[in-house]
Amino acid sequence: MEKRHTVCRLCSSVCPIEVYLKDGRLVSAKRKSSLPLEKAYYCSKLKAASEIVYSPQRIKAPLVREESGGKRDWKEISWEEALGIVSRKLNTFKSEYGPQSVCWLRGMAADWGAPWDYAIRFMHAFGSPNVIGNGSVCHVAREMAHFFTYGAMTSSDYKNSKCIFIWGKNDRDTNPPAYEAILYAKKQGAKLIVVDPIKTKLASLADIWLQIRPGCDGVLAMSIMNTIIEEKLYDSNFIQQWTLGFDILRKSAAKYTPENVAKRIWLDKESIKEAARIYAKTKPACLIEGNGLDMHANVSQNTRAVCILRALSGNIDKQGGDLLPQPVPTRNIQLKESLKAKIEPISFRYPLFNKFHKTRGDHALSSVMDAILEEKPYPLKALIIQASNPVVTMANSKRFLEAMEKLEFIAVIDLFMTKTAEKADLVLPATTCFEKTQLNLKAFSNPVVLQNQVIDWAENSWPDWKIIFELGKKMGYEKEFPWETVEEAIDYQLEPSGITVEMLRENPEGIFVGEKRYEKYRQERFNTPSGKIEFYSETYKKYGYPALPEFEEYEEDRLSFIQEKDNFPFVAISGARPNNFVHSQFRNIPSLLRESPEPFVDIHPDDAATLEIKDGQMVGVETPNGKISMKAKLSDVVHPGSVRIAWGWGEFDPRYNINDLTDDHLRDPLTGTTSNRCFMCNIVKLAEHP
Ligand SMILES: Nc1nc2c(c(=O)[nH]1)N[C@H]1C(S)=C(S)[C@@H](COP(=O)(O)OP(=O)(O)OC[C@H]3O[C@@H](n4cnc5c(=O)[nH]c(N)nc54)[C@H](O)[C@@H]3O)O[C@H]1N2
Ligand SMILES: Nc1nc2c(c(=O)[nH]1)N[C@H]1C(S)=C(S)[C@@H](COP(=O)(O)OP(=O)(O)OC[C@H]3O[C@@H](n4cnc5c(=O)[nH]c(N)nc54)[C@H](O)[C@@H]3O)O[C@H]1N2
Ligand code: SF4
Ligand SMILES: [Mo]
Repeated sequence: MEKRHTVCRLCSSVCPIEVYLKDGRLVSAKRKSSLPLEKAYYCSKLKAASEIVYSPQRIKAPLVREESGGKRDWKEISWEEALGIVSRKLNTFKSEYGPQSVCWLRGMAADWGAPWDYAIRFMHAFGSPNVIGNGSVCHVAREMAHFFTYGAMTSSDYKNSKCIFIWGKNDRDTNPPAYEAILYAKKQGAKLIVVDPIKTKLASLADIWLQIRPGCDGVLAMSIMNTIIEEKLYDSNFIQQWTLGFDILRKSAAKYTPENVAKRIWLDKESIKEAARIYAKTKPACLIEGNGLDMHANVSQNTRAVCILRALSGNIDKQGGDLLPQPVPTRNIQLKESLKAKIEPISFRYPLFNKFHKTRGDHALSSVMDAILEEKPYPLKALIIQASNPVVTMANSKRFLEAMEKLEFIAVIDLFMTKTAEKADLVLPATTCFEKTQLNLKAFSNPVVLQNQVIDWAENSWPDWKIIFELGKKMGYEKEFPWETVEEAIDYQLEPSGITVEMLRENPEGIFVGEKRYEKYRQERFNTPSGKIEFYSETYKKYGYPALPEFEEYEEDRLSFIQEKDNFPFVAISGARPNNFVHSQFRNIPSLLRESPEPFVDIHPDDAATLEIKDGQMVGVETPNGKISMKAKLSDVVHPGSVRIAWGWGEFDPRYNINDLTDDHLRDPLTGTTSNRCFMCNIVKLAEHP
């Protein structure tokens, strides 16, 4: 069998893999692991790679919606015709309503980053500022807090660490390479602290597990800082030389004694203090926070507090600590400068979020619904949805469906006929990750690794890059899209780094540009306005936000539907991401569905006893926005008073769509982040699935 090297992009872990081929067909694939083969993490999605690639449900050709005799149906058309339709529609909207009436909505799931640049370049050539990603509910909102604290998002050097602090992250299921590194460090004697409202496998391995009340992470971070400052466990030289606002932080943290806050956030004061002492005294230590902190209406405050704690510990950019990236010089190909008039983007309510990063783009996801339904700052007429399934994944999905009804044209670029694609006028078939060569977000920081095409495009599908390049050419943007192949485009983008696709293919493990360096801030200072770590941020203040996180109000007040807690008494947590699924994806892949054939609501046995609910019984989950139903699973992984609802099942069966329950009105004021992660709900017994 022939063997090829690439990276897997079925999820965001971007694992280096070996792919085995026979007669040009993908037979199997294997993760390259840092652990011995028998200990290496097994990924069911990768095991199912050939099932995914050769799924009979893949869309085989471009499809256009036809209406005849009151019936709606799909008709297969050629790429030439399909691109002609998009081109004509877009030009009509442009001349009638202006280019800003067209919006491109990008999912996080498929490409994990760099190819955003192609969609952004296309839309800027067209004249619209509206390319919206879903980073307000994913990592981009968190990333902004890192930026305004020490200038870039850190990553954890688990392998060399003596203390690993994991906050709202579940690497065992969501990031196997990181999980393997944690296990390795633990074997070398590293301490493990976990903050998670759920008893995950990682939590059960931890030296200290803090089962926090959901959404109260900022208060906990302030309280850990309170102990560190009170007990003088910080490095005063470092604080003096490299930070701004320590005295204000000291005053602010004084309010959050473990004695004061522990009960309010479902913890005990001694564990908070112990976590603080272990974290501050063990060097080097690293702290990583995950999506458990995202999707809260107070994501900016919470993550800022956690970033400040990380900075206070003095581990920034030290070996075994929290590393600052070493960016690779690349060409910015987004063409933002070519936007003619100064047109506000539809995400105009979140200006700081839109511009904190040069190339990340706009991510205030719910702005799409706002613009369509409220017509502010102007009406949207058309949506191109690439690699996303917002009917299932966007908060308040009913409102999104309502918005879709109002649009004049929708094109979806996907592999499958999803619940979102079903509502489109035109569906363009994309290829899987194994059928295309591309860079990814991680490629802009060392080391640069290439994702290689290892098999041919299935049927009449095209890789995303080709769809965008050809659409560009069709619309007359030959100058902006002069490339025949993606290799040419990547070489153009990477030129300042001195790296080429050819070199990357010769080095499948990646190429590191320059020397690996630690404590880079000593030469370059921090990339913040003051050049120091900013405990106190003038920028936040300028944008009407506390310069240092404050949690005057009770955190539980930032939960959706809290005003109605008498009728909706349980805190709902949006569910786990098991290894076999990615968000709404892969329930159509038989071997992956077999691993978990149906969704559950986890209910603590004490609550179940009060409600007289039995294990396996059908229950309804209700919020003021809607109602769904699933079987109950009695489990002590959840804290009494909270329930965990399985995530991503709305594609399998709309009756399971958790985003029919969520709300998009309560938002983080800086990032527009909605509280998909947790909200108040009620549980009722049902005789059967309605
Ligand atoms: N309540 C609640 N809401 C959430 C979340 C939650 O946990 N709870 N999670 C949030 C988070 S973190 C995220 S990132 C979002 C995810 O939201 P989405 O990005 O909408 O997630 P997916 O369901 O993975 O949808 C990805 C789509 O892309 C298609 N696809 C896969 N590969 C490719 C490709 O190469 N090209 C193209 N064109 N299409 C491809 C898949 O078939 C699928 O339909 O959801 C967010 N919403
Ligand atoms: N198999 C698989 N892998 C994936 C994905 C997938 O869908 N499936 N999605 C990818 C994407 S887009 C993302 S964003 C990443 C996310 O990956 P992670 O960052 O690991 O995110 P989650 O697994 O959603 O949640 C992490 C933990 O946060 C906890 N949590 C929930 N609420 C809170 C809270 O209020 N506070 C704290 N401290 N913790 C809380 C949850 O119980 C969970 O254990 O995973 C990526 N990898
Ligand atoms: S965890 Fe599995 S699906 Fe995700 S990138 Fe790695 S091998 Fe692929
Ligand atoms: Mo995400």
